[in-house]
Parts: sequence; structure tokens; C-alpha cells
Amino acid sequence: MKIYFCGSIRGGRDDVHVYQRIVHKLQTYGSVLTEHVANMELRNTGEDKPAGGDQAIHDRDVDWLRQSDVVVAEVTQPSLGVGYELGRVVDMKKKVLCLFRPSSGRILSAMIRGAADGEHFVVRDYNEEEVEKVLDQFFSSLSRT
Ligand code: 6K6
Repeated sequence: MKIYFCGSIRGGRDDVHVYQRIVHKLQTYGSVLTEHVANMELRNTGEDKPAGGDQAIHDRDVDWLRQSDVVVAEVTQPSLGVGYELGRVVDMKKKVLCLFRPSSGRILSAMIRGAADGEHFVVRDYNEEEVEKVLDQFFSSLSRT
């Protein structure tokens, strides 16, 4: 299974330790196309940009989104890029799990919470300590569909 993980980069790297935990668990279900999102060394300044610049990043990521079987997004730290990826993927009709931590004190965008349809697009509030259990529940529900 090919899994696309979304998490904030230029939106801010405060939650990178949570992304690491999620990617580590996702790797037990399949291959994570975007494991760099959880890389502690990747900063939000742009200095780690690959050759080809932003257009190459965009085109490669949209291509990976198309190839993926399932998309998991950590949406607590607001990120334009993650919002854009989720908007694109809704039109691809893939299974999406959005993970949000209410303990952050933030309120999730209505455009993400309101996109939940109980079938393709799932939004799940969670605490960091239960993240592995929440992922297990989501992936076992996939194998039943
Ligand atoms: C490193 C530092 C700044 O930029 C980079 C290299 N950039 C990216 N490399 C790979 N994927 C990226 C990059 N920038 C954004 N993305 C994609 O958008 C990822 O798949 C993330 O899920 C999302 C993050 O968007 P922003 O707006 O928070 O950067």
C-alpha cells in the first residue's frame, strides 16, 4: 500500500515529533511516499529545497498524491500546503484521514472539518498518546471495505 502523509513544513514545524510518530506507525502498513515531512532536519525556511525549486516540489507531490492508495494528514498546525493537498485529493476520491489535536487550543478550519463525509474523508480528534491506536482503527476499517 502507498501512503501519502501530509504535515506542515513552511506552515511551522512545531509538531514534527508527532509527524515522526505517525510516519513510524504508517510504515507498518505500507510505504510512506512523503517520509521527509517527518524529518527533524527539514526546516521551514526553504534552505533544504531540492533542485527545480517549488515547481518541482509541487509537481512531484501531486504526482505522488495520484499514485497513493490512502492519504493521512496531521492538520493541527495550519498549513496552506496541507490544505491544498487535501483539496486536490478530495477530487481524486481517495480515502483520507485527517488527525486533529483539540488540546492544541486551535479550532480546525471549517473547510476541513466540514469536508468529512463519513466515507472517503474522515476527520478524527485525538490525543498524541493514542495516535497509534487511532491509526490501527482507521487501517483496520479500510481492510473491511
Ligand atoms: C524544505 C524546506 C522548505 O521547503 C522544503 C522542501 N519542500 C517540500 N518538500 C516536500 N514536500 C513539500 C515541501 N513543501 C511542501 N510540501 C508538501 O506540502 C508536503 O507534502 C506537506 O504535506 C505540505 C506542507 O506544506 P507547507 O505549506 O506547510 O510547506
